[in-house]
Amino acid sequence: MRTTILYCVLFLSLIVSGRVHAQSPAPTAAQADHDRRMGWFREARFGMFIHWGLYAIPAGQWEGKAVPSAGEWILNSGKIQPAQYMKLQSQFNPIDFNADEWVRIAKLAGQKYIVITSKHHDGFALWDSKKSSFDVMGTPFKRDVLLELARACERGGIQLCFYHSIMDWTHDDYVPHRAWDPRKNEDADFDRYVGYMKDQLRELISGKYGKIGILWFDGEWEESWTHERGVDLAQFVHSIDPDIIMNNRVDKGRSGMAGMNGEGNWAGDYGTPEQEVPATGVPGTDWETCMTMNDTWGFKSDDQNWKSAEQMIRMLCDIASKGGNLLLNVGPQANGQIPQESIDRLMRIGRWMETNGDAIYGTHASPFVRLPWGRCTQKSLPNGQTRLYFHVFDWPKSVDGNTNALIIPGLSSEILSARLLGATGFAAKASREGDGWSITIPVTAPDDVSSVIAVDIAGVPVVTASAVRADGSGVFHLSAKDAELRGHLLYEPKCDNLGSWTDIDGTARWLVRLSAAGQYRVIADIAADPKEGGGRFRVSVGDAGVAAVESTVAVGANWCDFKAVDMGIIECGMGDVEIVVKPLAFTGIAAMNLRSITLQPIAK
Ligand code: FHN
Repeated sequence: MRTTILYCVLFLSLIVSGRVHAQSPAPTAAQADHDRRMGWFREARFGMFIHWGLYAIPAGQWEGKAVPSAGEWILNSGKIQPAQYMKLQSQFNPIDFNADEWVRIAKLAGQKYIVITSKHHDGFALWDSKKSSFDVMGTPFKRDVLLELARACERGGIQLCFYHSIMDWTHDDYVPHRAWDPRKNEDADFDRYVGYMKDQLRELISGKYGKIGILWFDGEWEESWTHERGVDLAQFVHSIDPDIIMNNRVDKGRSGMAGMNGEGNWAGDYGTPEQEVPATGVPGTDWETCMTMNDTWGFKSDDQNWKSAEQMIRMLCDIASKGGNLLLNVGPQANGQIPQESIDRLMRIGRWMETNGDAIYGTHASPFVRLPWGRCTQKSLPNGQTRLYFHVFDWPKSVDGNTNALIIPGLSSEILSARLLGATGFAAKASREGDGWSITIPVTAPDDVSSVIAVDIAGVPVVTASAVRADGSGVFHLSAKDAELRGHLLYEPKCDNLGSWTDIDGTARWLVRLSAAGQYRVIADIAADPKEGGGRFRVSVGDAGVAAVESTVAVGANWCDFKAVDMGIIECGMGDVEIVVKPLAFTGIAAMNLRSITLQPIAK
C-alpha cells in the first residue's frame, strides 16, 4: 500500500513537473520547462543513430550460419547462450575506430546530434563502467569509446546522446531470462537490477561524458518493466540532470513501431515511430522517426538492402513537414569503420543539406494538408512574417520549354517574396492563381530529388483546403500521393500506393470540387496479396457515408498487382465534397493497397 501511495505522489509530482503527459494539458510552467528542454532538439531535426557493440563481430553470422533479423539481435535470434555470447568480449579490438572521423561524417551529412548505444540489449557497456566487468575496458581494445566520442563531439560541436537498453539479456538480475538460458529467473532480483541500471546511468550523465542531450531508452516492452518504474526512472534521471531529454520508451509510451500510444499518460518527452513515418506525423507532440539505411541497426555483413540517398532526403523533408526529427542509423563494423555504403549516402544527403538545410533546421510542420508535388516546412521570422519552404519533388513540366511555374494551391496569404534555394541567379516571381499562387521557376529543377523554393508571407499562413478538379472530360483522378491520410496507413513510393493499411479506422480522403451535382461511377485501383490481404472497404461522400459504395477486395498475385474495381455509382452535390475511403473488414493483416480512385461522370 505504501508503495502505491509513493508512486501516486511521484506520479502527481511528475505531472506538475511536466515530465509525464497526463490526459489534460500540462500546466503552462511545466510546458515552458518542456519547451525549454526541447529547444535544441526542434532546431536540430536530423541526427545520427549509431548501433555498435560486440554484435558487430559476428555481423549476423554464428557458427558458419546466417542468423535472421537485425545484427544486434543475434544473441536472441540465434538462441545463443548468454555465457557463450559474452566471450565475444575477448575479440573486441576495433583498431580503426576514430571518433573524430565519425563526428566529421555526421557533420558533413548535416546531422546535429549523435545517439550511440551505450548499452544495447546484450548488456555490454561501451564505456569504462565501474559497475560491470562486461565493458569495453575488459576487451583487448581497453579504451573508453564513449569518452573518446564525447571529446570528439565537443570538438566538433555535435550534441552527444546515449541509447540505453532497459532490457538486458546477460545480467543475472534482469528478468525474464531468455527461454534457452539455464539461469533461473527465481534467483534474480529485479529491483537490484534497476539499481545497477541507475548506477550505470549515473556514470554516463554525471558530467564525465559532457552534457548529454538525450537518454534514448529502449527495450521497455517486457512485462518486468512497468509504467511505475518508467516514471521513477524519468524522475531519477532528472534528479541528476533536469535538462536531459528522454524518449517515451523510458516508460510504456511506445505502442510498437508506431512509436506512440494513444493515451498520452507516459513519462518522457517525445514519441518514437520506428522504421516508418506516421501519415500525419504526431500532431501536438514532439516525435522522431528512427530509421535504418538498410534493414539492420547493428552491422550485418550480408545486409545489402540499402535505401537510396534520394529516398532518405525525401524522407527527411517529409518528416520535417510533419514536425518531426529523423534519426538515421549507421552500424559500424567490428574494426570501427562506418560502412562505405552508409558514408556515400550520408555525403549525398549532406550536399543537399548544405544548400537546403535552412528548410529543415528549426522548421515546424506544414500548414497544408497536402501538396501534389511535394512538401512544405515553415519558420516564423523575427519581423512577424513567415517563411514557407516548398520542397518540390515532382518538378512541373514546362509547357513551352522556356518558362515554367509552380502552383501553390489554397494559400490565401500575401506572398512578399520568393526565391529558389541553390539558384541565386533566378528571380522567382509570384502571382495570384485561383485559390492560391503561381510562382515562376526554371525549366529544370536545381536538384532532381527535392528543390526548395523559399517564400516569405505576411503574418501566419492562411491556407484553405485545396480541392481536386476534374480533367477536361469531367473525370476526377484521386491519386494516392494527393490523399490526406488519417490514422495508420502510409504512402508507399514503391508502387505509388497507399498501404500498410492495418488500421480499420485509417482513412484516405480527397477534397473534390464539383461544378454541378451529379452521379459518378467509382473505380478503385487496388491490390491485395492473397496470403495477407482482403476484406471489404467503402468509398463515401464524407465520413457519414450517406452516399457510399462498398466492395470486397479482389486479391491478386501480390501487393503491387493492381486491378480496377467498378464499385458502382454515387450521387454527389455541387461544390467541394470530401471523398473518403475506409476499410470495413479485414480477412488478412490489411484490406488492400490503393493506387487511385477515379470518379467518372454519368451522363444525365
Ligand atoms: O530491439 C531494438 C532494436 O535492436 C533497435 O535498437 C531498435 C532501434 O529503435 N529498437 C528496438 C526495436 O524496437
